[in-house]
Parts: sequence; structure tokens; C-alpha cells
Amino acid sequence: MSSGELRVLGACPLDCPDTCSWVVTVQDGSAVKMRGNPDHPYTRGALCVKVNRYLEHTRAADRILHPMRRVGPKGSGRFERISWDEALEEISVRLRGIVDEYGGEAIWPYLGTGTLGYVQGSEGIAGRRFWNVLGASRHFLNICSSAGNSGLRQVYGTPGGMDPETFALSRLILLWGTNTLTSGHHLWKFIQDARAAGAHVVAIDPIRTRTAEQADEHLPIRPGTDAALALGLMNVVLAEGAEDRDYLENHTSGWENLREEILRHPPARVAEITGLPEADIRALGTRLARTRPTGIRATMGVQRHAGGGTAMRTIASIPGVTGDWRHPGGGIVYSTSGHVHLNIDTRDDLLPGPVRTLTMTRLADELDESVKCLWVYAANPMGSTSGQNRVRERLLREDLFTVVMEQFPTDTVDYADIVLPATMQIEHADLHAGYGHMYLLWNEPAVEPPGECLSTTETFRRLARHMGLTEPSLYDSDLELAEQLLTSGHPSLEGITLDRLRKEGWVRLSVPRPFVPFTDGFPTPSGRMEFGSGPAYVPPHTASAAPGSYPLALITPASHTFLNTTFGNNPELLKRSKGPRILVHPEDASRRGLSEGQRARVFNDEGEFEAVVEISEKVRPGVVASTKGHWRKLSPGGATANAVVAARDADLGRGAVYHDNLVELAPCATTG
Ligand SMILES: Nc1nc2c(c(=O)[nH]1)N[C@H]1C(S)=C(S)[C@@H](COP(=O)(O)OP(=O)(O)OC[C@H]3O[C@@H](n4cnc5c(=O)[nH]c(N)nc54)[C@H](O)[C@@H]3O)O[C@H]1N2
Ligand SMILES: Nc1nc2c(c(=O)[nH]1)N[C@H]1C(S)=C(S)[C@@H](COP(=O)(O)OP(=O)(O)OC[C@H]3O[C@@H](n4cnc5c(=O)[nH]c(N)nc54)[C@H](O)[C@@H]3O)O[C@H]1N2
Ligand code: SF4
Ligand SMILES: [Mo]
Repeated sequence: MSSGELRVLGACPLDCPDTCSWVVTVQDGSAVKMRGNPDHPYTRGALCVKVNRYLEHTRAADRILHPMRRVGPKGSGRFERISWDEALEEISVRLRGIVDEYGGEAIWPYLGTGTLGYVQGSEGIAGRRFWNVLGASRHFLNICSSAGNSGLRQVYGTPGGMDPETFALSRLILLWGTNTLTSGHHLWKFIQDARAAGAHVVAIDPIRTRTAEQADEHLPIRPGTDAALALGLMNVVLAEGAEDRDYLENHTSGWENLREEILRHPPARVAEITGLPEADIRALGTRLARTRPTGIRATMGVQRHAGGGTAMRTIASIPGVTGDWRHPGGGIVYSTSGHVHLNIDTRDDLLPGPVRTLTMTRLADELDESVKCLWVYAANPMGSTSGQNRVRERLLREDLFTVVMEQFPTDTVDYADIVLPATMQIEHADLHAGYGHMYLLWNEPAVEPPGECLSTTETFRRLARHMGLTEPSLYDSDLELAEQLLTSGHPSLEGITLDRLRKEGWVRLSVPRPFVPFTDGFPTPSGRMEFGSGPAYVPPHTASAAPGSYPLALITPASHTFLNTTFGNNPELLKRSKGPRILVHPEDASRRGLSEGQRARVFNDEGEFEAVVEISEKVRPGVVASTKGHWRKLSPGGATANAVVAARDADLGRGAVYHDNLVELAPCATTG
């Protein structure tokens, strides 16, 4: 290390289960290198194809560096530079006016997943104290995982499950509706360790993803039918007499109902529902019956469907039937966030009274006349939210005051009245926890913010001061906020202090290794695993295709080169993405006269977008796929996949249905 060179420990803020630990090398006040931290036991030194470009991204030419005010019509993206004082003054006057005339509930603080930080981002609900003082509407961040979370809570009382590191001990691994090598690749090392010891790895996914290609076996299931498959596999387990009767009797409740549901789903029937060969269902069921421990990694892909909550609930029943929770390496994990017990003190006592809740994925419906201010931060609803065309119509409303705090001129920024420049992760402090591992991480700022960028916390502190708000907790510093987070008194935080986090960069939660959850019972009302009542399989929307309706089931999963819409403007990553594409099975392509490389319209009653046709047997007939994350203004046709995604709710938790929409395809008139 040369003199004047500093190494600063930080953490990746993006909405990815891996929350990597990173090291930033700083020379003369500027960040010259970012590397994965080799000392971190889970992420072990590697970042990913996206974040390897993070430093370059912080210095991108299109970075927003100053507050701006709209000068053109809404949607035009034309702005003039203004000072922070002017911005704060205009915002203060508008917010005061709205609160006085319509009440605080006319404000919708629309916080997204741009950073998962507990201080600056969605996990700690940054800004919530400020909104509470104004009496703003609540924002329900249901966009990502809420159906699955609800399903898991019903069974386990928590969305938390296995420590992903224990997959190294699994002997059968089911990768269920999860594209590990794209959406959280660090798990792969543990899977490889298991394989070296003889484990069999199965990918259950309608698409032959890069993960499915690397697995030992791939079951190309019909979308949204996973609960039926889970029932079919358990049917084989029962036929083999391999259910763990002792576990069922002593640690679960609701077995009679589940057992009936299982018996109603023999492999032949499940083959019809899922489109999988009966022999494959029987073979995997037999393997499941005979292999302990079996570890299931199911993530968000599986629950972005009409029956997604129930699917997660039914899949999560499997380890109760097999008794896999007895063994390290057995069980299921969706997200480890249920094991994180920080003290998130949003000071809801500051609210002047009860307030309504508005739902993130329902922006297209709920951004009505009753909302006078939409405050968007760490979110890009024009790109990421369902019902894109209707969202756009709503954002055009002249009487709506829209403020967007952003790093980049996103599709949403184009509709703002005021834009506030936001810091990036190397420029602010934050506390993080992985949702795919068992560590807390500290992100120390490495450099000064460029231009006039401010962090989320500092923006709200300045705005509170400008508005003359007197509530002292609105002025807590970032370090004070971080200290408060660590004061829950939960045993998993024992010995974890801010000093230690700042020194070491990351600390494992204070749990045993290997960590096996639920050994002292389940955090449910009964203390048992609760299979629940009612149907264990809810069909997808796409199964309801009536004659004459749109025939193809569209899936819109994670892109390898973007993180949601973040990096969608990075020239190199955009190039590598090859632009919006649509995977089409050869039979479906030929029926529509589509050829490889041709541009197609993907459409339904919601809207349409354009994508280049990629003909491939990687998708089942009847299924097409196009990845999320592209920017509208950088896409041919000026729309993206969410133009055809409906703002509908899943069965539980008001979850989103990004993979459960019917579309049709046609060649573009002008082909490019
Ligand atoms: N590179 C990259 N990484 C990311 C993200 C990103 O945008 N890019 N996004 C991050 C975020 S916000 C999240 S929430 C996670 C999401 O990551 P994942 O949980 O992996 O979610 P998806 O990519 O939506 O879907 C995963 C897989 O599920 C499959 N799938 C779709 N429908 C079904 C179904 O009905 N049944 C089954 N069995 N499989 C189905 C899809 O084909 C896809 O391959 O990843 C995070 N990581
Ligand atoms: N079609 C389809 N759509 C999807 C999905 C899908 O599978 N298919 N997945 C959904 C999922 S899982 C998710 S989580 C959502 C994500 O949807 P959003 O929460 O809207 O996330 P992003 O699109 O990544 O936009 C985040 C924005 O926050 C900004 N940002 C990052 N850090 C900060 C910060 O510190 N401060 C401020 N002010 N801004 C910051 C970034 O520049 C970026 O523009 O998308 C959903 N959309
Ligand atoms: S996006 Fe995920 S894999 Fe990439 S650096 Fe961030 S946490 Fe690590
Ligand atoms: Mo997400």
C-alpha cells in the first residue's frame, strides 16, 4: 500500500441476497479500486458482473449531481439546475400546502429497493420518522417477496429458514424457482461442496437457465404449478412410507388436511397439471423419500404468481413431512431476513392519528386524486412497477407534485417536478444484513459525495430543519441511527457493537455454526410447524386462458447484467444484455412466422413492448420469457416488459404477479 492509500470496508447495497462485503481502495480522496472482501466467509472475495462496474457507475457521465426543477412538460425529462435552498423551499411550501389543505395522507412516500440499507434504505424504512410527523400515508413495499413471506409465516411464523452455508451438507438440493447463478451466485460454492460429497442437484424452472444447465437434473415445470408438484413429490414419499411420523406427531399441526391434499395429488394427476413426465415426478419423489438431508432453496421467482403464496406454503411443508429439519443441511430457505432482529425504531408514535396504507405494485390504481404528492426514493416505478402504461398516465397528472431522489436520470425522473441528487454506496454510511446469509455488515463511506449529492438521511434532516420541525429524533445522525438498530437485545446480536462492525466490516449473527433453525420449536401460535387448512394448490392466472384469450405465458425474471433497473443505463452492461429479448420455443415461433433475431411485439390488453426474438428450447412450448430491468427510454418502442404485466395481487400478502401474465407475439412492422 502506497502512502496516502486507504482501504475502506463496505457492503453492496443492492437488492440481492448475497450482500457482498467489499474493499474500496482510496487514493488522494478518490476511489481507485473495488474488490470483493476475500475474508468474508460467504461472499469470499467475488462480487458479480454488475457490481464489478460499480466504481465506473459512480462516475458515469449521466450521474445526477445537483437539484433540478422541471421546465418541460411532465415526461419530457427537461430540467433546470437549482440550488438546494431553492429546492428545499419549494418542497416545504408544497408539502405544507398539501398537508394543510388535504391532510398528510395526500402524501405517498414511495420507497423502493434501490438500497436495502437499514439506515439509508428500505430495510430500516429511511425517512419514515419524517413522514410520520407529517402524517403521510403508509407505503406497503410488497413488490418483491410478500406472497412468499406470507406463505412461510403461515407455516413457520417467520420467513427465515436454513443458513445457506449448510447446503454444503445437503445430499439432495432442490433449486426451486430460483436462478442462483444469476440472482445470488455465492450460494453456488456451497452447492459445489455438497456435490463433491455426492449431492444431487435439481433445478425446477420453466426456463433452462444457466443454473438449470449446471444442475444434475432440470424439471421444466409449467409456470405457477409448483404447489401441485410439491404435493406430488410428497405423495411419493407417503407411498414409500418415508414420512417422518415422529416429527409429524411431535412438531407439526394440520397434518390431516395436508395429508388429504397430498393423497388427492398422485403423480399421474400432477403430471397433467405441471406438464412434467410422470416418471420424472416419481423418480424425484423417490429420491426425496430416500435422501436426508434434503435442502430446498426456493426464492422469489416461484411466488410471482396468482397462487404464489400458497405455492411457498406447500413447498415449505416438505421438510415437516420428511423430518429434514432434524439435520443440518435439511429444510428450506427463501430469505434469511427472518433471522435478523434489529431494532427498527420508525417512531410510529409520532403519527398524528391512524393513516391509510398505499400499495407499491398498485401505483397504477392507487395514485388517484387523493394523492397530491408522490415522493419517490430508491425506486423506479416507471421501470419496475406493473401496469406501466397506467402508471405513466397517473404520473402525467398536472396537479400531482412529484419529487424523485435519484442517482441517475431514470424513466421515473422524467416525470418529476423536483429531482434531488442522491449519494451512492461509497459516499454514505449504512448498516446491512444479507437476506441470503447470516451476517451483518457495515458500510463506511469511502469518499466525499460528488457535486451536491446528499444521502437519504441527510436530505430528510435538512428538509425537517427547513420546515422548522422540532421533533428531536428527526435529527439523529447516521451513527446514532446505526447504534439504535443494534439495541434490540435479541440474543442473535450478542457481542455485536457498532465499533466492532466498523472495525471488522462484517460480523456473523450470534448463532451456532452450523446453524439449524427451529430446534427449540417454531415461532407460530402453536409452537409447531403449521400446515394450515384449505387448498394446498392455487392455479396460476395463465391456467385460466379461455379460448380466444392471449395464449402465451410470459415470465419476466432477473437479468444477468442488471439489478432490477439499476445498471440499465450502464453502456457496457446494456451492451452485454443485448437489449430486450424474448425467448420463444421453436413451435411457438414457427406458428407466428417469427425468425431468430427478428423484432417482435409482445402484447396484451395492458399494453405492449418490443423485443428481439431468440428461438430456443430453453423455454417450454406455450411459455415465453423476457428479463426485467431495461429502461423504457433506451428500449426500441419506448416500453418495457411491465407494459404487459397486470397490477393484480397474488393469493397472499398482495404479492406481485410478474411471471403470471398472458401475451401474444407478432412480428414488428419495421424490423430491426
Ligand atoms: N443479476 C440479477 N440478480 C438479482 C436481481 C436482478 O435483477 N439481476 N434481482 C434481485 C431481486 S430484487 C430479487 S427479488 C431476486 C430475484 O431472484 P429470483 O428469486 O431468482 O427470481 P426471478 O429471477 O424472478 O425468478 C427465478 C427463476 O424462477 C423461474 N420461475 C418463474 N416462474 C416460475 C414458476 O412458476 N415456477 C418455478 N419453479 N420457477 C419459476 C424463472 O424462470 C427464473 O429462472 O434476485 C436478486 N438478484
Ligand atoms: N417485470 C418485472 N418487474 C419487476 C420484477 C420482475 O421480476 N419482473 N421484480 C420486481 C422486484 S423483485 C423488485 S425488488 C422491484 C424493484 O423495483 P424498485 O424498487 O423500483 O428498484 P429499481 O428498479 O432497482 O430502482 C431503484 C432505484 O433506486 C436508485 N437508488 C439506489 N440507491 C439509492 C439511494 O441510496 N438513494 C436514492 N435516492 N436512490 C437510490 C437507483 O438508481 C434506481 O434507479 O422490481 C420489480 N419489478
Ligand atoms: S449484486 Fe449481489 S452478488 Fe453482486 S456485489 Fe451485490 S451482493 Fe454481491
Ligand atoms: Mo426483489
